Amino acid sequence: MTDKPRLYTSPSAFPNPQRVRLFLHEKGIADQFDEVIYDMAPGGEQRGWQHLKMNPWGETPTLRLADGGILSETTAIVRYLDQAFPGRRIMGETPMEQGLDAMWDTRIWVHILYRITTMFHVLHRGLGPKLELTHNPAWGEHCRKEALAHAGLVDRHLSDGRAWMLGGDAPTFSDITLATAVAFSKFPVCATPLDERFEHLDAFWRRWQERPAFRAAYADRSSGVAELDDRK
Ligand SMILES: N[C@@H](CCC(=O)N[C@@H](CS)C(=O)NCC(=O)O)C(=O)O
Repeated sequence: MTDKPRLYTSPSAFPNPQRVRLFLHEKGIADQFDEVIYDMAPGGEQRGWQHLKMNPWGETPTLRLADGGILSETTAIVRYLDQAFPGRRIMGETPMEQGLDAMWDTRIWVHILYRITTMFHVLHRGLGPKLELTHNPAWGEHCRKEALAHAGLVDRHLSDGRAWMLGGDAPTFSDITLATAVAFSKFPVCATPLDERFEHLDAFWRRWQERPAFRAAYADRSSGVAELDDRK
């Protein structure tokens, strides 16, 4: 291990750490960090005392800077990195772009990605007591409905021919959250793939797959999504 900042993270199957990883590759700074990848077993290293001292929530992603400073919560980490490192501002250049990116990111995180992860948790039967005790198909179905309804709104937003959420020529952070939501929706237990039924969202997903940053971020082939893990 070097004295680079450390990102405590998880395989690409885990959506929030993956949002940070994709951000690092889009920003072009991934090689400036050491990744510490936990296996994320229920009650695994993320729930051990060493990690809890850094992040009492017992979660990844968590960033430990070279000076010992600690940040967790995905949006907080990427906001810091976007400001602290040179290069393209992934969260928007102008105040208006930053506002719009935050607006879309919040909508996508709250109404789509968080819904899908909740659905995954309450429909799954094998996560165990430290990760999820509740089995609640009715709540899972509610979350599925919400995620699909909001994916429909995002699909309509993309239907004017724009490549990315803000209409620019490169993705911003809300695009990263949306790509991660699409990836996570493809887990079998979710059974709600945001797929070709959403024409513009599906084109967006295929656009991401052409990007070197996206390919690098999913290079571990541990996403659990066949079209990412089995691609040539
Ligand atoms: N609000 C946090 C959520 C982070 C989170 O949910 N992390 C999950 C992986 S996606 C985790 O560490 N789960 C392991 C556990 O709870 O033991 C963020 O935005 O970073």
